[in-house]
Amino acid sequence: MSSFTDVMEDSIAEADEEIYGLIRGELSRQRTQIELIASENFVPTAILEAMGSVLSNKYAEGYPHRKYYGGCEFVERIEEIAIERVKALFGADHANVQPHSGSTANQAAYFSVMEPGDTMLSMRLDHGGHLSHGHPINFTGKMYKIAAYGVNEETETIDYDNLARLARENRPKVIVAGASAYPRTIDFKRFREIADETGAILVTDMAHIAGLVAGGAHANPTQYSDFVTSTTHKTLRGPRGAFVLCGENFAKDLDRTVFPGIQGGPLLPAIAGKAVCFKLASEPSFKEYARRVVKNASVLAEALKERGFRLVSGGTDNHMMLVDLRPKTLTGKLGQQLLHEAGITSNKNAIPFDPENPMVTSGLRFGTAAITTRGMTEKEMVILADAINDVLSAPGDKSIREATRAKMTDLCLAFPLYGKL
Ligand code: DSN
Repeated sequence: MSSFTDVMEDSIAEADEEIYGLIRGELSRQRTQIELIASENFVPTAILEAMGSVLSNKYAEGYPHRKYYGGCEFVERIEEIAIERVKALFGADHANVQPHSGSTANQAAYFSVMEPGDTMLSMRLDHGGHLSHGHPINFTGKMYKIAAYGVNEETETIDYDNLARLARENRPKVIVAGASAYPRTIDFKRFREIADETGAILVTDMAHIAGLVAGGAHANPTQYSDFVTSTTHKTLRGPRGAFVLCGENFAKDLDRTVFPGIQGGPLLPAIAGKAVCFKLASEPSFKEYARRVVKNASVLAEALKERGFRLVSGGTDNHMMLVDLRPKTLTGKLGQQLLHEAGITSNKNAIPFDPENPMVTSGLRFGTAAITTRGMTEKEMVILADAINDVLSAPGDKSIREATRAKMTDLCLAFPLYGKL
């Protein structure tokens, strides 16, 4: 590890022993637990360094060459580079790299083209959508009329015919494509056709699959969408943050909405981290990473099925899968807790038509981005399927969880994270 990062760790230790100890604890947790949360990953140290740099000291409201502060000569160049790289990576005409989060990126796209009271057609949260796609407790549900589409009860995949019918009936201003818990390929061309037929603007939230898109392991929504929003920290393996892409026709609206519309000073350490992330994601090795993420997910899904688990939609095309725990007479909440005790981190997740409430759920969501970054391959996916099966098949047996925990620590130690064990 570079002295740059080590020096900073020493400084935290001196200034605030309590927080230093907790950060060390989190590092140790990441090093010794199996990370299956589908929206998480491990960034390269280059990105950690960018995020922990002196860029934190600078204000730079506005856009490159139109900043409201002096002394922006270095930071505006960083922002320009991030913009150019993300445009090239996804084939976009225009990019804004300032949004702090995925929800803010979505807000920026919506506010660019919608007025309060307009109609949005988006995927139901309990079928795999996201809070910021129109849930009643989110700003979207409060500001807009929401028409929601979901998956077909039998196939558990997006019902495009029903989506088209809902679009014809509701004439939405915006259709949102994209999901947080959908294990299948999304047909962006079909979304475009439905948007064109009904005069809607298509916003695609590709946060989960952005790394797969960048690595050529999932179709790219950019050519089909009016706006593409994304976080940078999921499969794309960048810093915690987000961006929005659009055509030149919406460029001015988008930029004005992000600043001064909804944000003030951009988080420059994150923008530098995004620039590094976009560079790394354009390299040939990232293609191989994306291919292996999908391969690992498919091997893990098949191995779980062979061990008697039911997967929503029968499997996966991307980096994630949703396991229905009802056949095991377990809830998502209990499943998450049992696996956590056994050294495997995952999250409870609603499955389509879930009879349980969102704090309990009937499902678990697993993703393979983080473990693939760590270097795990198909062989380890089978070991993980065995471990998950052992733990979830014997919820009353603490000794199995303890034995699995030891096995998972050993497995992690064989794939060192951030240089040390
Ligand atoms: N919270 C993220 C996820 O876990 O999918 C989505 O924003």
